[in-house]
Amino acid sequence: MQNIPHFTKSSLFLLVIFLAACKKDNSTLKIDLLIPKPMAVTKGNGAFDLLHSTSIYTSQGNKEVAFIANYLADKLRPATGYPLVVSTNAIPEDNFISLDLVSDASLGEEGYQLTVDGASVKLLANKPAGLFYGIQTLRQLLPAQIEFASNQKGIEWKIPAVSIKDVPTYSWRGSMLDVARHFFSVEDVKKYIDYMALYKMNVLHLSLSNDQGWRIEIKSWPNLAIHGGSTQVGGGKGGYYTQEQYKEIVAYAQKQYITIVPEIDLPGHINAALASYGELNGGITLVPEKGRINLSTNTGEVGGKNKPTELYTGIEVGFSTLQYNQEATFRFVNDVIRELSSITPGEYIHVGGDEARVTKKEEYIKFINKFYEIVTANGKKMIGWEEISQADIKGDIIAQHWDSPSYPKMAVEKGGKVLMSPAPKVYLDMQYDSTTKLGLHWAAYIEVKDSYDWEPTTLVEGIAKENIIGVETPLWTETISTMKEIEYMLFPRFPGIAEIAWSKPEGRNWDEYKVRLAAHGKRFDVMGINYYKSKQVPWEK
Ligand code: TNX
Repeated sequence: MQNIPHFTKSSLFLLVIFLAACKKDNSTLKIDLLIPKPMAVTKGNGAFDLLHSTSIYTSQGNKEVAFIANYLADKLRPATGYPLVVSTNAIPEDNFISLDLVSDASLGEEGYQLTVDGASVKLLANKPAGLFYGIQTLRQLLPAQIEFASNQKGIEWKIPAVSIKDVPTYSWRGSMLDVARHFFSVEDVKKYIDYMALYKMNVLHLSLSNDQGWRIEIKSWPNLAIHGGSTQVGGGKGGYYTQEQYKEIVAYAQKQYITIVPEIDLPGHINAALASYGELNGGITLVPEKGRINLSTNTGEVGGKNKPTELYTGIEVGFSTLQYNQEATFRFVNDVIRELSSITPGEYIHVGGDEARVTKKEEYIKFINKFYEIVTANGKKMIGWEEISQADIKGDIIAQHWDSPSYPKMAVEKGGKVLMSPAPKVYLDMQYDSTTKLGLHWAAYIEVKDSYDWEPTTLVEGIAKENIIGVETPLWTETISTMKEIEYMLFPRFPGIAEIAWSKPEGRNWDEYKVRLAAHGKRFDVMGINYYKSKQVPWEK
């Protein structure tokens, strides 16, 4: 090196430092950027190279595990262009990914153990769901370009060496999509499911009926979907899912370990049904025409009994109701819950129960108690919005907290469980700030930090970990009508809420999280997600 001029030597030195830093970026940093944050992480040395020759092994002879292995291959093939053969033959010594079930109670129903070294990636779980979540972690350990749908040249597909043991905190990590205020196609719902799966969410609550629309075919009451589904907020053409399409959504979700919880909102939010069948109209519902209706003058008979109401395309709430003693009421409720239960493999049916402002007080409790009987008779468990806590809550009932701290307390005192959906934190139809064009702000403006900086077990006094079944983030769609708009309201708040549901609260800290979230911006870009570029997040250039 004697003859090399000094400036060249120092540039060479800098280059070596620079390359070393780049290498570090590729192989170690990704571990620190995972969302949701895993339970326990031990970093190793070096990295696994995903190559043209890499293969994926499952030794189980278990169809479900083989299906998951193929799902992994399908995720990795487009961007890498590699064949990634899935097989059950003997494992080679070098360069493979294996997926196996082990009997390890400490991993529970959904946990996984992921071990990466220079030679292999080994994924173990107690149950198939755990393997599926391990794969979501694996995706995030690869460069963001892995999410491209087309072949990317010149990228080193390295997975940093690491050992991760990961188990979720809550068993219900949900999101609700309101397909009633605006209707969304089966394809849109599938995309929503894909977004949930990325962040290890496992319950999609579909809000299938409301004043503005009825979105599920009920064979014994066909006009619900045909007429009740024929419009939406703003007067557009609406739509509904046939039972076959609903089953298609259920099956698509199931393959990503997501359970569909269907909601039929009762006894309020029911105008679309009253407009479809006059026999359901007990004469209390007054469809608002222009502007707000005065609910205090709308609690008596307003006429129209036994006649269909007008379809409604505004965004008022709380003006419609079923009536307990109307002859058709329970024929309708029984038929709807029976048909819905028969096409829903999940355990739960959501009966709404919110904002029944014109339902007679003495009838409301009778209604909820009766819904419980009907849901139970159909072999399902009941969940409802927090107001149902006023009824006779049994141990297997879930009250979904959204607004008042007194209702979840009431539910717990009566032995029920609580699902946490506090509107000022996780209502994703709330605007980010006063400049957001979409959305509402009745509960709060919810910036990214606000949606992350809270903890379910300290939110409502008297509600502790053992009372909480999980966390669910609703997206109401009065102002949202396209997939791009859905994405804008979801991202980037969605991953943080998923983390609250999955990860341990110890050490949770916005300043640390915002760096991880910033790195995910690149993934959103690659996936073509239309997200809000919040100034609170130090997005990577
Ligand atoms: C309240 S949350 C509602 C919905 C609205 C939402 C709008 C709840 C149980 N009811 O009907 O769509 O606010 O943010």
